[in-house]
Amino acid sequence: MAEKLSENHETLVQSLLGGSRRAAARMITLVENQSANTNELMKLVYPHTGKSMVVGVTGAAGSGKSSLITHLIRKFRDQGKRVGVVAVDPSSPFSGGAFLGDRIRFQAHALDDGVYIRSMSSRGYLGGLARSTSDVVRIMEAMGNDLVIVETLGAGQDEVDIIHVAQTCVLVLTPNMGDDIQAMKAGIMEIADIVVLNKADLDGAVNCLRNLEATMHMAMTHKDSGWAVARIIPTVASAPKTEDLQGIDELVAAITAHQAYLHESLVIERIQAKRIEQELSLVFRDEVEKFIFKGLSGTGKKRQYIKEILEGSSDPYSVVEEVLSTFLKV
Ligand SMILES: Nc1nc2c(ncn2[C@@H]2O[C@H](COP(=O)(O)OP(=O)(O)OP(=O)(O)O)[C@@H](O)[C@H]2O)c(=O)[nH]1
Ligand SMILES: [Mg+2]
Repeated sequence: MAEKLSENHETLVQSLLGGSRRAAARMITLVENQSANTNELMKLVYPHTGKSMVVGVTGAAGSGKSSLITHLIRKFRDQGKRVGVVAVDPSSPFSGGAFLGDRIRFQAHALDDGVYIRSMSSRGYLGGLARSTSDVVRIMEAMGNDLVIVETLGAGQDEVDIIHVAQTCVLVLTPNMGDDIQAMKAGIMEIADIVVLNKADLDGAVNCLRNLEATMHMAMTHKDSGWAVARIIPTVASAPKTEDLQGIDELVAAITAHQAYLHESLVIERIQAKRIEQELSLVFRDEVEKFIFKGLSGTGKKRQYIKEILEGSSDPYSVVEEVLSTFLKV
């Protein structure tokens, strides 16, 4: 049974819709901890979402994602857009707040009311990182951000899941990746809409660019869309002198062009539907499990099942089948 929302919660959602950073921080914490009433809160937030541009920036650890994002924030702020950033770090042992490195990199925007940045790590997210990230992006949309950027590490299934919230996916590669490029190629390359070769100032960048372009050509041919990744954008996201930065305007132009393509071709509708399908699946997984464990609690059945599996008279598959058939009458 859903509990009634307290007046506090109603006020919280109102403040969020008004763009309050404090309200956003509070709501994100509630969602991260899967506190009571989270679903009721999200129900109020949800109708105010779905209109923002959502851009994913993915790539190996240290490839320069956060550095690129600080430049993107600046450029989109110059266009008058409000920007939210969710930096997801599944490997970080820290949780909540911002990581030290990100805090330093993003501090240029700390006093800007039109920028809201939040770092997340996987520790302690009861509903799983993918679900929390998905909810946090919705919260940032409801807050009134025109653009929400999601930074994720590009390796493993979880991160591919997370990137489904993004409409435009920017893949960040670097010249010193070596064998990692093979791994990236297999999965993530296929979902990249824009590919960046960051650290183009490093030795070997020119060669790397040439090799990548040959590879990309093959990887992109089986992408089922009217958008072709025509070329890789070389970038320098961090340099002692501002004039040595490179490729930032090109990246902004590519993101803008991809967004325009999505809207003109109506592919955006397919992407929104896909995002909702993933949300349904994440929420179902979570809620069905909670529902079933709640039903079992206090009956001693869970312990009994574990005992049977330990003794070899049953197995997890048969248990789940049996439990589902009683609960869901299938
Ligand atoms: N030489 C060079 N260094 C860069 C460039 N871009 C970023 N760096 C440096 O690379 C390091 C990592 O940059 P980040 O922006 O933190 O990379 P990240 O991908 O966000 O890293 P994680 O979030 O830890 O995965 C920092 O020391 C940056 O200063 C670049 O274009 N050239
Ligand atoms: Mg980072």
